[in-house]
Amino acid sequence: MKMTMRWFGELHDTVTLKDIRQIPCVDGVVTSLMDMQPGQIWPREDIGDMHRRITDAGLAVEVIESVNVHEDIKLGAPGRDERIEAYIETMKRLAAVGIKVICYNFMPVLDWARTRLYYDLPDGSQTMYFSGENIREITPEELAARYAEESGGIALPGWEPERMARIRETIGRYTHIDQGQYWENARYFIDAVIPWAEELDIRMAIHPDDPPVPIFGLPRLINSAESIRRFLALNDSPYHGITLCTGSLGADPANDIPAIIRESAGRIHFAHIRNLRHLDNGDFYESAHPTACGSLDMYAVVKALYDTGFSGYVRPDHGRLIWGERGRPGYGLYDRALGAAYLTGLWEALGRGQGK
Ligand code: DNO
Repeated sequence: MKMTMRWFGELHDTVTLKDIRQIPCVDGVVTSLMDMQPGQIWPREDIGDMHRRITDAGLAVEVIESVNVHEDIKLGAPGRDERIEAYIETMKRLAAVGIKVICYNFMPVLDWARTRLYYDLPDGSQTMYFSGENIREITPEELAARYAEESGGIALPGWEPERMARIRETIGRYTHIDQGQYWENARYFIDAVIPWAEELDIRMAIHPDDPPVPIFGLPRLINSAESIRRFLALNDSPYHGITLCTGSLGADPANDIPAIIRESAGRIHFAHIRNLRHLDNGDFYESAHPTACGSLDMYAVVKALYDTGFSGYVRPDHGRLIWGERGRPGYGLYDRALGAAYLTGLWEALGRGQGK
């Protein structure tokens, strides 16, 4: 297991590389060029700069989260071949600086969604909250406006102003895409990029849909054991894999995450490990990482990774904002650092239990 932290770059993060370097046992960051539009070929110079800054700070950078997939690819629209070529060109440029894993998603139009970014917990910390009822009532524009207001304009991946400007039109383009067609479009993309992933030694790790339920009437792809099985069967290459996100899959209590890990062994290239608390009405909020703080059995999750010989990248995922920290929802420093230390502790204990 290689422990990393997500970092959004100097311009977009309140956390510094120096902060991250001081977290015990974290050797690297997972990052992206936040200003790149889907379909854009990433400039070599920007990739080189990003790489230099991180390695100069004494950290490794071997995982990119995310290289976003253009909507034409997800929709199977006429421009998709050109967009796929651009994607592959970006992969080549990332391979040139030693990138080993690309995390991406195939969620239509939007990336993740919550209904509150800074929900107050009784202990005075703040966290992200998802209400099933609220998401049915609200429009994407209203939700984006709420995010902008609550976050003071922080650029949230998946909710960029460029994306929001065309939101109605983009959602409208999905009206004619049924689930079967959506799977075909995913297959087309996978068949095109996986041979290059093999050639470039980059493991492709799709992120599950977050949350795992349909929102705004849009199709869903990766949200259960069955869908992960179906997805991995699209291509037998070991380079075709997943990002195991416990918070995304775990938002559906029917998902048995340790069982998914055991079944997907060898195809999990990256893991986002966080906990959440299910409420009686079906809502959830993101809790601190330890098992006792939420509804997921974190020991069982880490044990399943350990038992299946997982040697990929891990990061603590969304944390709460604690100790008066202000910042990016889910991505403050302190609670994620506690999460990293906790996960490292679980891993060490599992190893010691085996006499290692
Ligand atoms: C949210 C993240 C997602 C993730 C993308 C991967 O915090 O987990 O935005 O980075 O879905 O492409």
